[in-house]
Amino acid sequence: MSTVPSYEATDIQVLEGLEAVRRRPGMYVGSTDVRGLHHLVYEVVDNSIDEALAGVCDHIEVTIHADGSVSVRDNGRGIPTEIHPQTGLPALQVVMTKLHAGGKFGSGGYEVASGLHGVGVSAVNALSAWLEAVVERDGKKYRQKYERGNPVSGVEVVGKSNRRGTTITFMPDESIFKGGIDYKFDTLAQRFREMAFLTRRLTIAFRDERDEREMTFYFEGGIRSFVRYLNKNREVLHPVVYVEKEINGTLVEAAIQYNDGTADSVYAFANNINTVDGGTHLTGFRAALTRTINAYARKAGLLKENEPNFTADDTREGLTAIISVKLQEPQFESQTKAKLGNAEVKGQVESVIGEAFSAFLEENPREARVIVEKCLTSSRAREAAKAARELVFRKSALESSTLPGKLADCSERDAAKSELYIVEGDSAGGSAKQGRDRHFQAILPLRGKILNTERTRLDKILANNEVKALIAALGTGIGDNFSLENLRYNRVIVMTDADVDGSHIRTLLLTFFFRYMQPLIENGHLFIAQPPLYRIEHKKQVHYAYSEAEKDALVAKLSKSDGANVDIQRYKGLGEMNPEQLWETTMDPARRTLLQVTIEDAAEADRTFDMLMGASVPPRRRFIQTHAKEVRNLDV
Ligand code: 0RA
Repeated sequence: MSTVPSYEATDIQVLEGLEAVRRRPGMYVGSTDVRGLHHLVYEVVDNSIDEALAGVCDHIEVTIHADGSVSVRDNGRGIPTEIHPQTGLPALQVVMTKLHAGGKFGSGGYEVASGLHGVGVSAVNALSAWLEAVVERDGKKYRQKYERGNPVSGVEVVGKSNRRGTTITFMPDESIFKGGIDYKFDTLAQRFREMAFLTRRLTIAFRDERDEREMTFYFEGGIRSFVRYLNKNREVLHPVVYVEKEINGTLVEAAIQYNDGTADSVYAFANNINTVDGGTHLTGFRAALTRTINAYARKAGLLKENEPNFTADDTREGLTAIISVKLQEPQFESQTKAKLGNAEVKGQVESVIGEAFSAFLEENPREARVIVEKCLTSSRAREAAKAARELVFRKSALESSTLPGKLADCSERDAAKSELYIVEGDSAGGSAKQGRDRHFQAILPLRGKILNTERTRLDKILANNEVKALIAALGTGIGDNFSLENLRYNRVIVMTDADVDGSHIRTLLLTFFFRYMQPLIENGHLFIAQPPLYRIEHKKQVHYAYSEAEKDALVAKLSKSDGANVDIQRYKGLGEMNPEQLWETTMDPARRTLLQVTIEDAAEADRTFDMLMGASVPPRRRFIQTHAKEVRNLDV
């Protein structure tokens, strides 16, 4: 086998360059933990993606080998192997050993620096115990090997080949990645899926030889497919709106689709980097959408003259979109370098998306109307919530002494000694009123049915009479006007049935407290009552069990003691208990158990809330079914 110009002179500068990477790896790949380790793979794959963006590559294969090394193989042009005039070295060697050399000499099109730091494969080489680059082009197969970034062979011709492309195989250096070399299949797969969505018709075949798992990503529709994927469990309001256009050197691409939910799932990318902190492209997109929807709604008479324009927030609910821009010199800002800063991009994106979305609305009046109506709903909900809040604030200011009629207050005036039971349902409320110690225990019955409707939004809940009564009873006001000094009860106790509806209402109340009365939770005032699940009677003696296990143990013990009958009654709701039973099992401070609600519990409820109330029906059913057995726990 022949050898093409072998490396001879060791270029001092080149070596110094890569030494810098080994000395401060964090500067080049972010960190030396698992994130940095995965970044090595992304860096190599990004180079292959650049070939795909240049239109000369449509297939990338990534393989994790059993020994932990990784191969990235593409069918691009292949890294050039001829002598690079400035250095007198084979171009392959320059690309692999010179920092920033990248793949960017003399290329046009959208071969943009997409790696996070744009340092190219040489940084990966520097941080690898060994690396092997194989290039296939001009009918030949070339190979060069490196150790810790240094060439340990020349660029050798090792065979013939009738294909084109580059294969980089590397073993991360364990003396740098001290946490060990353990690639996570799911982390990599997630990233490759995203890359494939962003590069239409590119195949990324991913194989893990450690356990023979494999996944191949290919999306005919690119970011259109991405949006369909994000909306796959939702009812959509129209087909995906798609635009791709170059404007002043920036390639702008967007896919947009509303669904019937309330969540906002908009992801923005710049040069294939997920800009989680947004930036000028996202700002331009939001401006375009709001402007075009307002203009259309006015023109079509869907927004009346006396009605205000939609705000950007009004146009966000149920919106799923991908914005992807590609530009020659991206400027990234923010701590995480995940915010696009190029000022000119805002106007470019706004113009491209504005034009396309406006055309879509004009050409599809039926769908346009549905979108506008959705914005109207959002806008009215926001207005109603605001009005309700203001009303509540005004009320609590003006009529702070006016307590709700349904509140059975206690006689104690000292808040430190008082407690409030919030009770689900009128019948349980009746029992609680009779069973309580009226000296220090107040009862506020809430009619569960009203709250327990699907798709109830918190906005509506604030306007709800039951919740207004609750706010008035507590005396604190809500949100920014919340004042703990005015709290009328030291303990606020939520008492609901130990069934699915009870857990639903508990979630709602916890979410309400979490969003509007957080200090109440933080200062330890919020509790959950623990009613028993079973009443067990044995020889005229009554016992209560608060869990299945407790019941089983009790029944076993009582049955063994003698042959007398053991009568087991399962409580389906609080309403089944008479006032005395409710007092002795759940309300008597000497015998009851209360669970104190922590801010973590409430935050968890808050996350659950949207799923329970907002999402489409099937996930909600699934959720309630899977959790139905655990309703006695706080993980509602
Ligand atoms: C330098 C120049 C050219 C391509 C590349 C590097 C290149 C780098 C990598 C890294 C992984 N796969 C790659 N594929 C290509 C342009 C080559 C030409 O114009 O022929």
